[in-house]
Amino acid sequence: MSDCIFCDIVNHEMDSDIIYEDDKVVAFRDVEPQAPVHILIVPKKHIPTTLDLTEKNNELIGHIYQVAGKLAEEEEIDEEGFRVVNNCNEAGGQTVFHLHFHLLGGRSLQWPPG
Ligand code: IU
Repeated sequence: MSDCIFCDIVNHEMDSDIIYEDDKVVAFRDVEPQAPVHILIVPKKHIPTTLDLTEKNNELIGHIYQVAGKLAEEEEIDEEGFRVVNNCNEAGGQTVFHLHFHLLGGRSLQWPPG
């Protein structure tokens, strides 16, 4: 176990409902789902926030969005529509400081978000 819960999930040291994994990312169902489909897509590498990304991570971010689209298709929320969200720092709603992207769908999502 480490001091980062998402590192523990990535390393299979913490129970989670993992639905996708490759060499760069892990995707698992959020424990407190805010929509019928609520999946977190998490890079295996520990990057605390969006502000820590560099040009070296460009391929990773593109990959994350491709995985989001693939999972949206698998979860059958692609045609009705879905949202990919990254929260950054406290006012942005970030509570876990290991970069992650929420894939939300299965209901009509409101705008602007709260
Ligand atoms: P946030 O963007 O940092 O607020 O998102 C963190 C999410 O991680 C949030 O939706 C939690 O419900 C979710 N989560 C989880 O799925 N499993 C955990 O063990 C923990 C948080 I801690």
